[in-house]
Amino acid sequence: MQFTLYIVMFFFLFFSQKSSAQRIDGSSASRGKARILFDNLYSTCNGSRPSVLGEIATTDGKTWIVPAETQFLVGPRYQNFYNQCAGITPSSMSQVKIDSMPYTTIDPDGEVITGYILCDNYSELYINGQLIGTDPVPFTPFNSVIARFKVKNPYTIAIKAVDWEELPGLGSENNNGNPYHAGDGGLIAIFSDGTVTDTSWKAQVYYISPITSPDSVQIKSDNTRYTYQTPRNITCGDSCYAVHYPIPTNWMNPGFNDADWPKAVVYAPSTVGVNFPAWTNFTSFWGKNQFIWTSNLVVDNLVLFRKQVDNPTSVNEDMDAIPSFDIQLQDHNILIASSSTHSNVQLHLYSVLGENLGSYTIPQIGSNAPAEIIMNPPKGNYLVLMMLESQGIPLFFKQCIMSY
Ligand SMILES: [Ca+2]
Ligand SMILES: [Ca+2]
Ligand SMILES: [Ca+2]
Repeated sequence: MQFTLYIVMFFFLFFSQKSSAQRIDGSSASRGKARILFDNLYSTCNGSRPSVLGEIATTDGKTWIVPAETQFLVGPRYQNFYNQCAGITPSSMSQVKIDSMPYTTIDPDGEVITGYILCDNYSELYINGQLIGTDPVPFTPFNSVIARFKVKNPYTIAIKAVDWEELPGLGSENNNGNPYHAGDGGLIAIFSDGTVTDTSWKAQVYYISPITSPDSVQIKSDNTRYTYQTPRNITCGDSCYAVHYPIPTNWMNPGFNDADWPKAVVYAPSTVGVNFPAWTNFTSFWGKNQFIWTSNLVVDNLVLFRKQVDNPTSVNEDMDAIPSFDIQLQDHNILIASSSTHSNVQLHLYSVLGENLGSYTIPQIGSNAPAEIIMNPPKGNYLVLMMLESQGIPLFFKQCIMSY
């Protein structure tokens, strides 16, 4: 009887030990709050949540920095797109002066690319393994940033994204007096070469918290580290668990093989929750683009993203071959992009009956200078034919419906 009891106790101790040691998928599990290393990495902005940094040990002899080890204290900064802590609060795209912003040269014979990034909460960007920028605001208020770099196609984008936390190790933030509210993440990026966040990106999570048990995390066939847990308020409080995965040292390099990382999962802006001016002042700029993250927007707190950009022919080469045009309608504005340079271009709008609804002169249009025409038509729905011509030679036609 006593022997049986010893056996039972042995298995109990063995397995309870295992639950906080290294696990079968190479992860380590921790329980409870981490030791605080920094109360607040960023204390100079009024009204921001404290960006706590902690350290937690697991019984496999490893220690983990939570929510993430970053280059925040030492790395170069992004340019600000919208950052109220820095007093940079543009109300529209026309107030964002890209041309005066410096860029990092990776390839001297490359093309300058501008990236616009908004991350809930912290991001850092690597291009071909080189750190380009770190987020100036680790936690809140929500800000957006600009990264510029000169690179040759193809190239590799790698982004470390962190959903920050106030209780280190517990993935939670104070919400209406509840300190155990689990916050959520999200990343959206638009690059001037047409690259946007979508399911062609790879995403893998390295820190999951808070969870009721380390066994909440299941590994799917595509290597998704899947946690079936969506409520923001779980009741384990200070006893909640976290799961940590070691980060490959070369994860940001072009040569890193991300074939076994899952595809990024897209989320609508309304799911991420974007009711702040870094988003709302620029809704037509962000357009229909989507946020990306992993399979769980709430408990996945440290996410690595990769995207191989491989445009078969660059815009510049395309331009010499066949000129291409694009006409888009945004609210009362008509945006006209061209891969080649033209001067003295006319835009004519015709009704389905061939009636001229208006003509506009565009002095100059080029690959880096799209033209914008502002209209003020009476209310109604119009089916129109748009024609671009230069000196009587038709360049492009497009039919579309305009509703006002
Ligand atoms: Ca931020
Ligand atoms: Ca979270
Ligand atoms: Ca967050």
